Amino acid sequence: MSLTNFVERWVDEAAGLTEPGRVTWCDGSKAEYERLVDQMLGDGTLLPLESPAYPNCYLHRSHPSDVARTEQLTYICTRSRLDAGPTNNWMAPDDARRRIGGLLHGAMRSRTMYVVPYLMGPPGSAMSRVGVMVTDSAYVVASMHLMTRVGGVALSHMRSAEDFIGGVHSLGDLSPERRFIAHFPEQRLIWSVGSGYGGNALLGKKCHALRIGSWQAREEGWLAEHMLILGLEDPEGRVTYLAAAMPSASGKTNLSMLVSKLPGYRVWTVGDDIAWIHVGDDGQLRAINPERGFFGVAPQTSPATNPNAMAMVSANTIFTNVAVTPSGEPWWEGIGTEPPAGLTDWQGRPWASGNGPAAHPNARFTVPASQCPSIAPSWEDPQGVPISGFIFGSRLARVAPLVSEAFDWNHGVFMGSAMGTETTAAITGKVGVVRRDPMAMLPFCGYNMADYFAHWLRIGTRVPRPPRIFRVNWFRRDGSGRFLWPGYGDNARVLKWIVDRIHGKADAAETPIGYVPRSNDLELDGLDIAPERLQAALSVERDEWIESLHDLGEFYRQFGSRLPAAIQEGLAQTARRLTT
Ligand code: OXD
Ligand code: MN
Repeated sequence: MSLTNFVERWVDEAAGLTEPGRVTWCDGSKAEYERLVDQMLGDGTLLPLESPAYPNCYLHRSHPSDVARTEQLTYICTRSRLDAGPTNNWMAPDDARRRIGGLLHGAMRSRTMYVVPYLMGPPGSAMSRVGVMVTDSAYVVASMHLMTRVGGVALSHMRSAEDFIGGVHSLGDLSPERRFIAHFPEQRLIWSVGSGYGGNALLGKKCHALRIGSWQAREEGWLAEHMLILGLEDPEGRVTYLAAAMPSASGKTNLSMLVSKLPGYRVWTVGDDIAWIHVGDDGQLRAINPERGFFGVAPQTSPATNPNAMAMVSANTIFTNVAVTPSGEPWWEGIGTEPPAGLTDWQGRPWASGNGPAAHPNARFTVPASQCPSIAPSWEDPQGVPISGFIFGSRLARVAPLVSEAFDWNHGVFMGSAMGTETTAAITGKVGVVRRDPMAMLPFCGYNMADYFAHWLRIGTRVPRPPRIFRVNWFRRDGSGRFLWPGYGDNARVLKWIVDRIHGKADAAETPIGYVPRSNDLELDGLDIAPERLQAALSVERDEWIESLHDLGEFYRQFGSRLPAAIQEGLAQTARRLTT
């Protein structure tokens, strides 16, 4: 059977389940995108942004109960519960087929089923992978156009007849009671029903590139990570590439597009959310960005915090759940201007101060990556970019210093596995609660996290000179709740220290938790910060660390004997170093 016949048979099965009124195969063309937009403008799914400053930009208002990822409704459906592990919701595949299949059965009656073949990764790359999703949402199709490479290009990258991840998505009735995002890694299948929200519905992103991707990566010997990829160019013109994991809505997009406050340094953007990383033939880790666009958080994005993002979203962008000014421009909290009179909020109501935020805190922009002024010339290199350092970034008011470096690969994997972070509006639930989020993958690892740590440890043995591993925390606060470190463009100072460490050019103090720069190890020229505040940002407080290790021990206990010895040993060694 030909490759396409196999895909066609799979699509027929999906249609047999969902019973659509009609089926449309998508080709990814500009004309197709324009047709979808016209159709959505006609039925109100999209609203035009009338301002001439925002050509081809549109607003989508989602259902008010469908505005963020719903981790509590997200399942890994493996035969063995242990393979999903204690940090994932698990459902037996047969139960999932019954319960969720029941919701998908007939869900597309009198609707159009769009068939979207998509490629994750640059064309021509051996690291790219194929997905085929069906959906009854035109907004999802248009967003897939912006976020992935849709059409024949996808099918031509299949390595064999079964070499694709299948995804069935239906809006269902949008009720949270009938919403499920289910992953069947053993069948390379995703089922999503009841949500149109990006992280739940654009199946190429979290579902394929991370949850199923991480499973596939372990089988095939590579890494699928919740990481941005950037290149830091130094004054000599050398570009050093780093991949950084940070929890959702914690500044990955800003960091990946950073405009440096350090003269002579420049950041190039390769990706802002996901990295697929392979061991190259030369024993060097090489990374691609599997996505083709950015699905970024709008609030707090401004000409001061991310000028590149502001420039890139001024054309060909779909905004979701932002507010709109009377002159037809998008507006959100932290955009850098006062809310104008006559503002319409994210639900289409006239906004007045005291009414809560005008834009939803998880309002988003969806935009082609090529529009980013800092996009790296290498961003679609089929060979990927060489990774010299990993960064794990948490969002913590206390404990973790501005930056630290692991003693070696295994210590770095321990450091990533130990990450705790405050929750944000990117997921439904309470904001600001500290939870363990190893390597920022808690919601995205498609298998047992203990096996994931083991996989990371194994990758280190396959690379003769593994990248250095760092941890950063821009979010440490003083006693009155103010951030200690200015962040944004000044984070280039931290990147410079990291890159200088990699190239053997910067000093540090050895502490129980790793190497930490002293104040004068950082480039401080032009930085306006009181010495004691910088000292506080860099300090390692033994008591706070010892307390945090208790909680970490609890977290690890749930993995039982599956937890790799090197991780347990990392904990024991850190405790020893802190107490001697
Ligand atoms: C995202 C997320 O949308 O992490 O990238 O939630
Ligand atoms: Mn993300």
